[in-house]
This record gives sequence, structure tokens and C-alpha cells, in this order.
Amino acid sequence: MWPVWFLQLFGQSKSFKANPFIGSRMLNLLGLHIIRLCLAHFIFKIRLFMLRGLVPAATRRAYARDGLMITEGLLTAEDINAIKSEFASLHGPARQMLQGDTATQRILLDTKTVENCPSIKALLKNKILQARLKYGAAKNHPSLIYVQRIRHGHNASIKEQNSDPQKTIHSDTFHPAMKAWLFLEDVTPDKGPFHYVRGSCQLTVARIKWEYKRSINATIEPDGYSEKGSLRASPTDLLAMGLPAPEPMCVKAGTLVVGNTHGFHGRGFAKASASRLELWAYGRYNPFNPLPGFGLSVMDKIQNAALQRFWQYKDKIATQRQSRASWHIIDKEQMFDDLP
Ligand SMILES: O=C(O)CCC(=O)C(=O)O
Ligand SMILES: [Fe+2]
Repeated sequence: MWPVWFLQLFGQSKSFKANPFIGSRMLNLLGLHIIRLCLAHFIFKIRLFMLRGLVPAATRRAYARDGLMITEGLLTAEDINAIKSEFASLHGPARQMLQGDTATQRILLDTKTVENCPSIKALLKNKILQARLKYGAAKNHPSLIYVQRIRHGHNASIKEQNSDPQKTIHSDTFHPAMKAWLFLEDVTPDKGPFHYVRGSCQLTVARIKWEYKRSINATIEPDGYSEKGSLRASPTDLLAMGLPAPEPMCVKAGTLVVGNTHGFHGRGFAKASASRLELWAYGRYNPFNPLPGFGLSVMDKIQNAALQRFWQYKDKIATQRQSRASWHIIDKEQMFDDLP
């Protein structure tokens, strides 16, 4: 595996635990993690510059400063009703993953899945949405888009409320990356809103120092997630880095929130049985590639097909082991029952 582990240094691999180069205390003392961190941020800036025509200057400034692009009113109440009325006609499978007491339920909105859903199809072609997703990821390819429902306290076998690991403030990756939420209902505090630490996308001296210390200790002080490359940050850590408290994105239905998830974020605590309904997008890219891509639509098809194949492969392995894949298929009705 050594050649593979070595090559992984030049891509998105982030696990201090899985890759002995990335997790090497000696190499990290010598600055390996910090070199990857700084280079990835620099290259992200180059790609953002190349894609600057996609969004207005004020939005670009907000994204660089806060790590967020918030667009209110991207959808009207009528748009949302039309979208919701098409859920029953989606072709693709619904999949669920359980983390702590939370269930995350998703349907990937690929071409085949939405073929009988004109309003969803139109939304996926929305120019503002697509431009913001591309700019957010600094990548000229369409991002994967899902309909997603987060259901708190849904896993009855887990008694501890709010034990979902997404509820601890963290940074997803050492490199800038994009996730986006287009909320299909008003997000109130009891629904476990997405929280973001404004400004935490920036690579300050204090952040670099914190990352350096964490990279050295990642495999020595495991917390279950940091050692996999998603560093957890305590309120004291945030204070020490001069960062504000996480801010809940309690926004109106139809608002698009695009976040740089290298920045610190997490899911808020929620009332058991509360849920959040949204379109969710995800865009990551090789952090060391300075070219944002050529925008070929075939990339979209390849990406979606590869993901469906990957899940089917995981289903097969799980069946052979008489278990269940972590993203296992559920009935669509189970995802959309008791929608508000
Ligand atoms: O669902 C949320 O509010 C945030 C979850 C999260 O941390 C993530 O998707 O990376
Ligand atoms: Fe996250």
C-alpha cells in the first residue's frame, strides 16, 4: 500500500488514521499537514479567481470573508409546493444513514430520477443555484444534488438524545470544500439548524497553529472523528483562534446557504422527532488541481452513475455479510411520511 498512500498525499485523502504518511507524527512535526493545508487554500483561491464571473462581487467578498453565501428567496412558496408534490414521482431509491440518534435520508437527483418531475428539473437548471454551487466548490462541474431529510431522534435504538457526531462543531476537510442547503421549510431553532462559525474559512496564523498542533496529536488523542481528518473544535479552541460562536442558520423556506465546510460548522441540537427538509449539494475537488475544469455535462452523468454503482456494490457486500450498508435503501414513503 505504500505507493498508494504516497500518491494519496496529492489528493483529497485526509485520514490521519488510514494513511501512515498523513498520520505520521514525524512528518507532521516537519510540517506535512501544514504544507497540504496552505497549498490547498492557495490553489482554491486561484480556482475561485478563474471562476469569478459566476457570482457578483459582493457575494464573492462574503464567501471569502465569512465562508458563506446566503441567498434568500431563491424559491417561492409556490415553487416549494410544486417541488414537494413531485416527490412521489421521483424514480431513484431513497437511502438512509444513521449517526447517533439522527437519520439522514437522501435521494440523489440524477437525470433518470427526476425525469417525471418538471419543477425539480427546472430547479436543477436554475442559473443562480448552479453558479453558486460551482463558485462555492471552485469547480466548473455540476455538484451532486440530493433531496435530504434530517430526522432527529429517529433511531429508536439510541437512547442518548442529540448523540449525532455532526452536532459537534468541526471542519470537514483540511482543504476548502462546498456543501449547500436549499431549505424547503422555515428552519426554526428546534429543527437542529445548520450552524456556521463566520470567518472560520480563513487561514489565519492562529488557525495554522491550531492545525499544526492537532496534526501532531491526531492519532495520539483520538476522539473518533478528528483522526479521520474532520477536526473537532471545542468552544475554547474557537475562542483561542479569535473566532465567534457558531451561528444558527434559522432562515426562511426557499433560502440557499452555501458554506465552505473547511470552516467550522455543525448541526444544532433539536427536539426529538423534529426534522429538516432541504435540497442538499456537495462539491469537492482535488485540492491541488489549479484548473477548475471545462464544465462538460458528461462529467455530471459519469459522477452520478459512478455513485449509484458504488452504492449498489456496497449493498451487495452488505447482503453477502447479512448486514446492512451504512447508506441503505429505505422506502420512499418512510422518507416523506408526516411532512409538514
Ligand atoms: O446538517 C447539518 O446541519 C450539518 C451537517 C454537517 O456537518 C455536514 O454535512 O458536513
Ligand atoms: Fe460537516
